Formats: sequence, C-alpha cells, structure tokens
Amino acid sequence: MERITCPVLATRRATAEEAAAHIRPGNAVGMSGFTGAGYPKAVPGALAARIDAAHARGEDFQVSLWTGASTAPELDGALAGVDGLAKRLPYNSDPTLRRLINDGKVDYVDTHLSHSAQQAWFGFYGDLDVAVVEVAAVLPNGLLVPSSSVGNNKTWLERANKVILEVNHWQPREFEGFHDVYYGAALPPHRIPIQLTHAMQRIGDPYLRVDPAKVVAIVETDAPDRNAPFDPPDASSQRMAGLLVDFLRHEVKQGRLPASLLPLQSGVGNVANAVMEGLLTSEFEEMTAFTEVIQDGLLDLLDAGKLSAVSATSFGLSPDGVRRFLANPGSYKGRILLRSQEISNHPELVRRLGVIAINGMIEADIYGNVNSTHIMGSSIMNGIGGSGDFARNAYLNFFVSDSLAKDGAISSIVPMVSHVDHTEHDVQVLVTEQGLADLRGLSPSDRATRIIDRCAHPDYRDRLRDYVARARAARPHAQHTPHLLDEALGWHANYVRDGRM
Ligand code: 0RQ
Repeated sequence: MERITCPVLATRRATAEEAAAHIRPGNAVGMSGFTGAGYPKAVPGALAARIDAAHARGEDFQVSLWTGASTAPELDGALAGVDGLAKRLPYNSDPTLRRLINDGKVDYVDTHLSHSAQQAWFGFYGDLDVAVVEVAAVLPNGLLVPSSSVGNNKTWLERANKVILEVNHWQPREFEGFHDVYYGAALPPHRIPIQLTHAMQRIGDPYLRVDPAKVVAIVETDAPDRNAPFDPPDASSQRMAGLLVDFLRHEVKQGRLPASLLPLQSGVGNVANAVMEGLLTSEFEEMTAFTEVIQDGLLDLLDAGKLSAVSATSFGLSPDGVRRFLANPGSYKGRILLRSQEISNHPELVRRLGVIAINGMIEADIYGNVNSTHIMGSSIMNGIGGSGDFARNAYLNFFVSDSLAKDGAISSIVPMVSHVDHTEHDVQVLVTEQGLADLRGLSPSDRATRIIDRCAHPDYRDRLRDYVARARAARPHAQHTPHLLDEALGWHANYVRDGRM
C-alpha cells in the first residue's frame, strides 16, 4: 500500500545511501528510537558505511548522536562499530557503544529522559544539523503518522536544519490514531500548566509535523523493530514481584491507595515483567499505566482486561508480544497512547497523577541511596533513563534488585553506593529476593537497620551490621548518618582488587 501520499514530499524519495550523504563529519544527528522501537532501519547502516569508507581514506568522520533512548545493533551498534560516534545522548544500552564509552573513546551525556528535549530547546547541546526519523506514513497534507515510539521525534524534527524520514512498511498502518503529540510546550518564562489530569487524556495531535522545506530525503524500509525476547521470570524475580504486589495490597487495605491502584510505571527488564505477571493474577482491576515503555507484561494485563489503558512513549515487546499486537493492532486503539518522552515522563504529570514507579537498580546503600547506572563507581551500565523522572516525583516508588551479583562476589546492599542516581531523600521502598524494606518516614539509622534486616543477603548481613556499629561508635557527634570514611567504599575497592567484596 502507498504510504507516502503527500505529492510534495513524494518527490524526495531516495535510497539510504543518498540520504546518508546529507550527513557530514562533525554533524549533530537526532535519530528516532526508544528501547529498540521506532528507530531508523536503513540510514544508520548507510551512514556507518560512509564513515567506514572515509576512515579507510584516512579522513576524520564522526557525528554526535541524539536519540530518544536505547536503539538497536543496526543503529548504535553499527555506528559504534566503525568508530563513528564522538558524542551520544541521552541513554544507551548497546554493548559495543558501552565499551567505547568506558574506554574513554565516546563522550556520553547521560540525561534524565524528560530533560533531553527541553535541554535541546534551551540550546544546551548546540545546534542539531540533521534529524533521521522513522514514521509509519506521510499523509496527503504532509503530516506524519508516528511509528512504534515517539521519544524526542517532535523536538528533533523541529530543531534540525535538515530532515530525513524513513517510512517503514513493517509498522502497522493502523498506528494512525495511537499517538498524542503535545504542541503546547513553551520555553520559560512563557510556560503554562500542562492540562492533563488522567493518564489517557489527549492534549495534542495524533501526528508529527514537519516543515516540508527541510525534508531532504525519504527512504522506504520494511524491517522489524529490535524486539528482544524476555527470559521467563526466574524464582527470584517472581519472589520480588510477589513481595511488591503484597505490599500494594497492604497499602490499599491501609487506605493509602485506591482499589484500582494509581497509574503504574515500570522500568524495562525481567523483574518489571514479572511484577506485571504478578498483577495479572491479583485482585486489582481497572488499573492504568502512565509509563515509558509497553513491555509484554503490560500487553498481558491489557489483553486480560485488568488494565484499562496505558500511556507511554514506546513499545518494547518481545517477538511473541509483537505477533500478538500485530494480529489485531486496531483492537488496542484508544487503550494505548504514545506520547513524546517529555510528556510521558514529565515531573509535573507524574506528581499530579500519583504514579507508582517500579525500577531496577544496581546497588543501594544502607541509608537508601540508589545507584542505577555505574559499576564500581566508574563504568557506565546503561544510564539513568526515566528512573529519575519517575522516582523523585512518584506517589510511591520501588527499586528492585537481586541481593547478590556475580555469583555472590558482590552484595547489592553496600555501606555506601559507589555512584548516586537516586538520593536517600527520593527512595521509598527497596525490594530484593530477601525481602522488602519500606523506608517511608524513617530516619537514616532506622533505614540502615531495616535495609540490612530485610534486603541484604544473609552472607553479607553481619558485615553490614558490624560496619554500622563501628560507624556509630566512631564519632559521637556524627550520629545522623554514621559512616567510616576510610572504609565506606572499601567493599568496592576489595572487588576491584580481589574480585570479591
Ligand atoms: O551484568 O550482564 O554483565 O551479567 O548489571 O543486571 O541483574 O540483569 O538487572 O537487567 O534488571 O538491570 C539497573 C542495569 C538493572 C537497569 C539496571 C550487573 C549484572 C548484569 C544487569 P552482566 P541484571 P537488570 C525505564 C527505567 C536504569 C534505567 C532505568 C537499568 C547487569 O534497571 O539500566 O531504570 N536501570 N530506566 O551482573 C556490579 C552490582 C550489580 C552488577 C547487577 N551491584 N554490581 N554489577 N550488576 N548488580 C527504562 C528507560 O529508561 C529506557
């Protein structure tokens, strides 16, 4: 079926190679893509080939790459594989690129996902030369039907000097009507409140706009999103999910949550999926979600009628989830709404709606500070993503992790985190397979006792208790958050030196 029905734009059809020729060394390029959905499938590979050929001729060729969030091997992997990236923001999970960042070869600007669009508008990142954005169709009037993620596309299309579109025939044409793109955002001091008071409220347009004069090429593709499979939840994820669902039940009983809960946000990964599975067999009905990513677990809840609707910025389905969605995309219309990430993750909205935020962590310390991003203080894993947007502004937040990593050589509960993403002031509930620690309203000392008792693995509990006892004894007038400064990061130093904490 014809997907480019705008007579003016139809004349800009080009090959991926012709399109990539518009991208020059040193350019800042804003590409679509969020958790492996809606990223351009052809131009990045053609750009990588162009960069590789330039390098073979001894020429410098690197670009700065801005996206929505993580993409796929055909984008981040391909450009990283040819040393094509000088700078990357705001989130990455590609292993090749991660290695280059940690080797000091690519500058990585790890940003709250809701901040990236506005910071581009503020001019904090400099000019954007080219936008490369995947869409599902170009309408006769030139409006664009977005594809499986919206991410930062609105901002890249508006800010870029040149625009390359990819029209992907694999994306369902039925996507028309699945999106809500807010065009009311102004810059301070002219901002007004965002008039959204329930998760599914429409406040924008179903289409992305583009100035036709800026469109230099349109490439047609027919290629699937990344759609990584999920591992079935292991015993530990199931246990964490069970603890979390029981806790929500308890909160409803206490009158602190309504019977249908409040809008859910869940991070990506297997624990998040297991929690959704736990909710599937729970008594909760008519739930909603105000989140970033629609993983299989949310689709299950929609299919079962337990979840009325979900607002997000992107899909993040497994191959099985995609098959289910594509079998009848139209049946999800009105129950799934995809928004720009500056709206899906907006602090004002997260706070107003009272979101319940559930995110993974790498480690937490005895006082409740959480590290979501760094291994042993220095190497990046993925990035903060939306975890900060949601956690700080949530009605209730959870951080989940196994209590051990690397076959027990690492405790995820440590005296002091080696990097802080979420401070003790932001973190409410920690969950490991050992138990759940509700930290709300507790002093640092009480938090330490609770976290060690409930969340730390038994192999490390006595050492943590001993650390706290000695820290308390060390300085009588430093009792609010006692630490032994020479030892606080000693567990990490042990691991780096000996391979064990
Ligand atoms: O490393 O793959 O080399 O074995 O960290 O750990 O246990 O698989 O956990 O997949 O749930 O990811 C925080 C990274 C958890 C994720 C994080 C090692 C472990 C393994 C992964 P290997 P697991 P998960 C919405 C919200 C930030 C962004 C976010 C994340 C690897 O949840 O990126 O929340 N969060 N976004 O071995 C050293 C420890 C460790 C450790 C685990 N204590 N020390 N290594 N690992 N704990 C989504 C978006 O924003 C897009």
